[in-house]
Amino acid sequence: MARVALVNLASLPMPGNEPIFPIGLRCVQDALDRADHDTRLIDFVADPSALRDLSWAAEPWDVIGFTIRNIDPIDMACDGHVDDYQDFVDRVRAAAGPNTPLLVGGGPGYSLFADALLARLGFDVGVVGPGEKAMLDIVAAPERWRGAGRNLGGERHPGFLRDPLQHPRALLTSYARLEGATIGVETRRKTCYQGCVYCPYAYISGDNKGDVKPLELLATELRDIYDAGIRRVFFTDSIFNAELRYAKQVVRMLIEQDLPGLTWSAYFTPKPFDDEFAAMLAPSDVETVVVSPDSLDDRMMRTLGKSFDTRHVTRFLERCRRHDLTVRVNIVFGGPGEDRESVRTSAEYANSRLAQDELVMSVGYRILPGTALARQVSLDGDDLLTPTFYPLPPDLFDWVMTDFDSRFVSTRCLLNLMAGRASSRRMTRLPLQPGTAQEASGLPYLALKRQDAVHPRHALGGGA
Ligand code: B12
Ligand code: SF4
Repeated sequence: MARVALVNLASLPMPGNEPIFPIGLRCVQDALDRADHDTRLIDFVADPSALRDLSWAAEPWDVIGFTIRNIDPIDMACDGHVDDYQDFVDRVRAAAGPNTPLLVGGGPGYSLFADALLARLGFDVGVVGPGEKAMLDIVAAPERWRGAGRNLGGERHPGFLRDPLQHPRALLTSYARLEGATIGVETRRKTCYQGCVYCPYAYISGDNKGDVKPLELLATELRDIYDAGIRRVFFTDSIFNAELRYAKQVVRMLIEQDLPGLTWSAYFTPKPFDDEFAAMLAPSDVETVVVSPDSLDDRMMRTLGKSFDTRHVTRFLERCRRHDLTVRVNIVFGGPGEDRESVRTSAEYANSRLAQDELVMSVGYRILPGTALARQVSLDGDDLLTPTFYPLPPDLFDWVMTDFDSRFVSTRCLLNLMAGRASSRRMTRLPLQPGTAQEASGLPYLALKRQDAVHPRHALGGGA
């Protein structure tokens, strides 16, 4: 039996971070508990004093695992979180004293930048993707991994199909107190079937074999969450209705559970999305049907890698309207090929078909490792750890504000756009490298990077 502390770094107070319930770390803890290890989850929402008083770090742990969920809030106006993670891990290492336990990294954000973070945070070993199986192997023989300095590929966890994930009541209730608290619930472990140019999901999901959670396990998890007083759930699938038949079964199960006041949401796709599904959603108390076409211009949607176009979005909207569903359409300006015309086309679509609260607009594509965008600009790993964005047409913000009806530009949206514009002007423009594919691409520069952390080799005027 090993003694394992699991630290939720995503609950650190950091600018731009709003902690959410740590389901990933809970999955890892549950697997360890079931194998009779002695675990404790350190979470600063549940126990804010653990942030200042690090005496817990000096206990005789064999392993301390850290979860890293977000690298940054993927917002042009926000800084990254990596410095905060580094400071905190350093404090834990100092507090642990001379017999430092084995330090292990994992989580979705960690998985994206595993090699860079392993070195920077000084972990002994890390895990890319699902953490249960790898963590069980690590804690079985911690000394074997001391100073290993490498990342393991996460593997399939059979317990996902077998064991209900029932969270400690105290942890649930401390998150239930936060405004708008939503608990994530996992229905499937499956890589998304689409190939959006900016999306790193395939990277994070690891070797997951496409497991689909049995409905009776899901029902147990939901009832437990409900009994703890939580009334909002988010199904964490990349796309909830990617497999419509299973999505319908989940919605039917939710209706049968009859949990009054429980609302839920998820990321949906406009295709596949039929009338029967739309009709089921209303009585299931779905809060918002969120879709992310990312643009409402067909050329842009194709370029971004979407497998549907505006005809599908229109049909989806009609179905939702017929069944009185609340919808939210997310679009992000500034992808490859965005120009005056594509912004105008998106605006024409939105102005004629969407109501005031149905559109959420943002600007700037955060370039993440392993994605088509990263390949296009030949940046990866270390290069991308500080917030880095795809090049933007200089007048993009003005076009958005001019073309979209004022009903879409709420004060909040306006402030976000202005903050994004101010921030993009302050960012460093990484130069195109002479004679490369990037120089031939017609882009004005390679990428936008927050100024404070530009690697010298990328500073304006620097060579390759
Ligand atoms: C669902 C989801 C959401 C939901 C969450 C709902 C909820 N209440 O939980 C919502 C819509 C709210 C959301 C919001 C945001 N999200 Co989000 N989200 C996801 C998504 C699709 C799934 C995450 C999830 O819960 N998976 C299920 C759990 C069980 O898996 P997991 O956490 O990965 O844990 C496993 C492994 O990582 C590992 N593991 C975890 N911890 C540890 C620890 C150790 C020691 C080890 C060994 C292993 C390990 O084992 C776990 C079990 O197998 C991911 C993409 C993805 N496919 O992963 C993005 C993702 C995590 N989100 C991301 C981001 C950026 C955000 C936002 C900042 C976006 C924004 N600007 O608003 C916010 C921040 C929210 C917050 N406050 O933290 C990024 C994070 C990486 C990055 N780019 O920095 C991701 C990867 C997507 C992306 N575009 O890159 N998100
Ligand atoms: S649909 Fe969503 S999860 Fe799938 S590739 Fe695109 S952005 Fe990623």
